[in-house]
Amino acid sequence: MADASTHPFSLGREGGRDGRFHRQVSAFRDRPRAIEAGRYVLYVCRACPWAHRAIIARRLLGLEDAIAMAEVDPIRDERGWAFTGGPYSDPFNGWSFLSEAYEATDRRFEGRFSVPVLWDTQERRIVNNESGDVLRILNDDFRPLATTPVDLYPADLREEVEALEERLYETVNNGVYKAGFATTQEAYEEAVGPLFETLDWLEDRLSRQRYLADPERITGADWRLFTTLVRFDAVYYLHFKCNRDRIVDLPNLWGYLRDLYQQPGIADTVDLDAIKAHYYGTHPSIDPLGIVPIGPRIDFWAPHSRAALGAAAV
Ligand SMILES: N[C@@H](CCC(=O)N[C@@H](CS)C(=O)NCC(=O)O)C(=O)O
Repeated sequence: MADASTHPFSLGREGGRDGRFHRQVSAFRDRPRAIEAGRYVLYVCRACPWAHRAIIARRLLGLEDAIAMAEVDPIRDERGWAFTGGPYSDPFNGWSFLSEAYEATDRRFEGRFSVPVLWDTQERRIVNNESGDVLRILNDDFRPLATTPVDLYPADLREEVEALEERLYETVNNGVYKAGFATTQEAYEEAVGPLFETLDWLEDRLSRQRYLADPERITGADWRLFTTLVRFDAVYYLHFKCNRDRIVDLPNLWGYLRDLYQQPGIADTVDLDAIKAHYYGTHPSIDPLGIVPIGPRIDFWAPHSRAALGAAAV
């Protein structure tokens, strides 16, 4: 890890000596002590796919009145995520940088300051900074405050959903990062191969069923895949060199992506301008000029015929 900053294409502390990208393990993995409306704040960046999952869960579960949310600026420098004013302000703690949350929780914290962060305003600490946990916390622990019947982890599907999530994390959600931040041809190929193998597998699976774990029900696994797919053609294809296919070239995945995008409450959680500004503007090791490309034009509102698959057998 220590050598990464001296590498000519420095990736910061996540770049490894071996040319491979290693995502740091999240440091704070607790559950909330008590479930109370108005007590917790979710710190997010709209550009970030991991934070995006949490934004979607909060919306779908109807927790927006119970859990406050604040956004960091999608453009990040070496000081980490910042509150730069306007929509990117922190009315809850008045912080200028998200690092202040990490320092308040653990003065000796030495890792990267990542989003999402679930912050407890009473204990003044980060409860959890791992998006997979945050989804379960919102779905399970905050259930008494949820205002919709949405269940992202129904008991009868949980095992299947978790197995899907694991495969998708390794090869797709984190797979695009491993491809994009690889600093050797070998490391790139090690990531991009399994990425497209999984996309091929998904393309086939989604030809027979509407959603990943169940013909009718959208689960956490679908939303976790969604936040990567919705960024794919605009960012990962070009910026992370994941260019064997675009999602729009894979008819089942493309229909599935539109289906999810068109679900009530989802489209306005997707901010492609912020997404593009973040990725193209924040990774000088792979895109030193920071120029944000013009396209692509993607019509996420184009009709799809996925509903017909809903009743089909798994
Ligand atoms: N395992 C974490 C990963 C979160 C993560 O890596 N977020 C990125 C943004 S997309 C981040 O905040 N990075 C900060 C940095 O690298 O300085 C999770 O799923 O919550």
